[in-house]
Amino acid sequence: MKDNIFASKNSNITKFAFDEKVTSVFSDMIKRSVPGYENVILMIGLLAERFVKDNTNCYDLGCSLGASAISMQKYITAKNCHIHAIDTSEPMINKATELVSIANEEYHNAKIELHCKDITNFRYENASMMVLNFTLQFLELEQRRAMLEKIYASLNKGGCLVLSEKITFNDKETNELFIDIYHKFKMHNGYSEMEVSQKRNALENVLIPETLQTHKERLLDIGFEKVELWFQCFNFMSIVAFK
Ligand code: GEK
Repeated sequence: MKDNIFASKNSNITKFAFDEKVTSVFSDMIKRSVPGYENVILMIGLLAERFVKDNTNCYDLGCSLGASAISMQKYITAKNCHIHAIDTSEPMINKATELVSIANEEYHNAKIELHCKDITNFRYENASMMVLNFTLQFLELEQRRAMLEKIYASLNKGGCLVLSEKITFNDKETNELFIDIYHKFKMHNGYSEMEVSQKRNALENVLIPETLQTHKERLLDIGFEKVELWFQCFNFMSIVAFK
């Protein structure tokens, strides 16, 4: 279904939420709103093929419809693995259930289990790969370090975290330029100027981006051995961090 949630003029824009309405158009919304999204999903699969080990868990944190979990599942060659896909949004988990049951029929090295839970108080263990694909940006700033510490503690040595985020820049000019190009990208994908502006207002104080430097320094400070930027398109990026 096509995303036209912000297509008509609304003088009372409410806070963006992952509700029924957003869930119904989510696939279209994320592909038209996140540069390189499908590429990132594919690469998560290829990283899973390389780094997921036999008899371990993988976690897709803030899984929405389970795209990252399904990509990991498709490429995992390790045996006896378990993928936990977690999201607080009930509509997302309900819709993901249909997609995941089809994937679970098709791929056999790892089963996906969905959880309608908050990622900040989930119990993680014996993890070889964890994914935060555009999810950390929705946590309160004060919760982020503790979340990443929890991830670090749950990863086995040699395991990795994929962290994809919208980012901001300290340099005002660069920041404005990249936001402007990003808005042009959305308009190229069929969103009107009004849709772009209304969505931006709805996301204000809901999606809080940080700088690439903040992300890298925090991960290194927590103890990750190597933190590499592997994807960037203007104000969107993805990092892989190894324990
Ligand atoms: C993808 N990773 O397609 N606990 C659990 N889930 C949460 C929490 C939380 N505390 N906070 C937000 N979410 C997906 C895309 S979307 C990104 C992720 C976007 C969930 C929220 O309900 C939503 O489904 C997801 O994080 C963020 O690869 O829409 O830009």
